[in-house]
Amino acid sequence: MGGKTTTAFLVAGFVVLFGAGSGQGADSLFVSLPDVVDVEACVAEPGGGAPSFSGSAIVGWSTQPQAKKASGVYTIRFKEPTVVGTVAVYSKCSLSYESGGKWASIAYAGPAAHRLRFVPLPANVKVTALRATVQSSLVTGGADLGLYATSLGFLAILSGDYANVAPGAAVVVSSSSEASQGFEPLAWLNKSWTLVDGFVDGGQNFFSRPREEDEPITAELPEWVTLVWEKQQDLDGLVIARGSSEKGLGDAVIEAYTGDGDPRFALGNAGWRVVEGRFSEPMKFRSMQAVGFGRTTRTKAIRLKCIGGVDRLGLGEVIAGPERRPRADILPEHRRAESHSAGDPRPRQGYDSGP
Ligand SMILES: [Ca+2]
Repeated sequence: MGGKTTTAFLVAGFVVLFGAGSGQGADSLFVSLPDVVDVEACVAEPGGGAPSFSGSAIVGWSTQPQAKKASGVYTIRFKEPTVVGTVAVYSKCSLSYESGGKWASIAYAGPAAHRLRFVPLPANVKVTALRATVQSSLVTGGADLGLYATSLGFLAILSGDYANVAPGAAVVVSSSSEASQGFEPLAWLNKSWTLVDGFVDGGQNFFSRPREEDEPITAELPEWVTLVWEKQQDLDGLVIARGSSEKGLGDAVIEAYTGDGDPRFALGNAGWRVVEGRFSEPMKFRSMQAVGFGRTTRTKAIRLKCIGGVDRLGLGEVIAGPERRPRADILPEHRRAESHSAGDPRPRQGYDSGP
């Protein structure tokens, strides 16, 4: 961890990076919650449970099971009033924030079916606490115990006003495994759209076609997932997530389309440029991995290429975020100083850390 700015990003024009090489917490897109929240003052009711962290995020926080339906209320309190750009959460929860001793609600503007939500807060409001309220559901698995519980799978914050623009993209894939058919099919399985539907099945979502043993995935014979937008997007980073059966992107290369034609039909290397960035270690929720590009990348398409390391590409979701209103003042004082001393004119680089 620490606030080391990735010197390689600043020096090298293009950096090709393989796999998840950076240290825990160096997920470069999210603010490190363990650094900015008052852990002792964070609580989930009913039950009074404390949060657990993975990388920069809170993951797998739950309330105590109850014999009747009762909403779970998760309160995250900051060490000091903090400007929160965007809350990223995996839960159909309602969110509110405390500022100046008053609570206000913030609504998610996207489809209600989304569990993965990027919710921007009003600009320049100093927040002392965040609260997520989750409806309870019957505890499943084994016998019906008649108990209700809630869970907050994932919560992270970003310093800027981020939106996930992936749901607006057309998804093109190099190949896919067979769809699920017959009795009680998994409707989403191996459909390209499942990669941007705001839901990540805990087990399986999307796989590229199985490879023969003598035909492994290589740089010459890669598998890939491409997100294509009608208009140019200003992207600052990506998050990927997957189920327990999926191994992710393996040795990954991220590319942006700079050609003139329709990226849907740009199947070779012409028109594609490698984007700087390094995926973080997987977090303990849907193996989420984040990557910050280090600089804003303007493009109509992003291609996530697997060039080896796994026998099949397997993913559950791709999240792509532009930053519309960069905000520097989220950084704690000590990290802000580090980022300035690194000579980067953009202060938010201070937590864009990695080896
Ligand atoms: Ca999905």
